[in-house]
Amino acid sequence: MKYAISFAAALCGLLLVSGASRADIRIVSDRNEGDAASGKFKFDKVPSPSGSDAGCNASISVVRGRRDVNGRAIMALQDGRLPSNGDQPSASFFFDAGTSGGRILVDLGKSTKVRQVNTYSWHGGPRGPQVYRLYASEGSAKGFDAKTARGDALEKTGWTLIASVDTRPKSGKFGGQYGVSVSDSSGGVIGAFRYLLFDVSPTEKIDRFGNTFFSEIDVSDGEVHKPAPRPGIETVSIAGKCEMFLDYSEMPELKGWIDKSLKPVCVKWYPIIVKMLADEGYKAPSRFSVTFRRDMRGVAATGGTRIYCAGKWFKHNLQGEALGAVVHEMVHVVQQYHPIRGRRRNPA
Ligand SMILES: [Ca+2]
Repeated sequence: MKYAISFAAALCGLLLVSGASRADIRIVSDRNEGDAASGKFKFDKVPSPSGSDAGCNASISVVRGRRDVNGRAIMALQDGRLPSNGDQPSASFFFDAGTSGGRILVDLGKSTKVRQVNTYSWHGGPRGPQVYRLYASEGSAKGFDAKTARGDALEKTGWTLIASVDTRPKSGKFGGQYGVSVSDSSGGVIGAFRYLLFDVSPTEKIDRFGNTFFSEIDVSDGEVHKPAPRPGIETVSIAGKCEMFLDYSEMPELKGWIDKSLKPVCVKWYPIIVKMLADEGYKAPSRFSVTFRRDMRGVAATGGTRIYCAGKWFKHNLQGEALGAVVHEMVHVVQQYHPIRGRRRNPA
């Protein structure tokens, strides 16, 4: 199968269609700046990210280059959970500082009629735009080996170049929230693929920090998929009013302690903290997350409504300060007092 390639180049929002061919690829990119950029990722020309696309149960991995451990693990790109601001490394996936990008392999598990491939990113500075080449393979050809995804001769080893994306503005600053949608220009199927490969480049090499903050990758086959339960990922209801999203998928050995000790303590104490720190006209967040990360240093930290826990420290302090550390971080989640009617409010 032969694909015509179009280039999104720098023209955000502009719809670009390649010349006549059997499978014309259309690349649409959109950019939100300033207040238009929110945690909802609403774009004029690109669909919002989905947690129920065909990619939600794909096997996704880094096959070349290395991720920055200050970011989220690669599954950040397929779970539909999005950053809430433009500088949230812990909610984004990005390749390591000082490296020239890398490759992300999405294995859909079986040949899938792909209609759209959508990618999302957000950063207030140069790490906002997206620069990548998208390759695909049906994967069933004789002699095909997905391991060639890390090699240099992609187009000689069963991979087809589908699109070259580059959303860097030609002038002005790079910062912003970007959405890119790669589709068939007639609204049909791009192709039947099992594998998609993103060959990602940095947006600039002026300093060490040019690797894009990716938020999500969606692969649409037009169907709604139900994400399979993942070991170590669950949502805990707090008194039917609040939700705690737990992710200990990187630290499965903590499960016993989490079930027996952590969950009951959080369910009991979050409402108490909310009540103790109540302030006029202020509503504490009704959703927050607790994520245990194996390679995090220190003890724990909170950004907005996201609590991050250093998995190894917790493992060694389960009988000590582990529970108290999470309760301490829940206080930070609750203490997000915002100005009311223009008045600056300090934590009560
Ligand atoms: Ca998704």
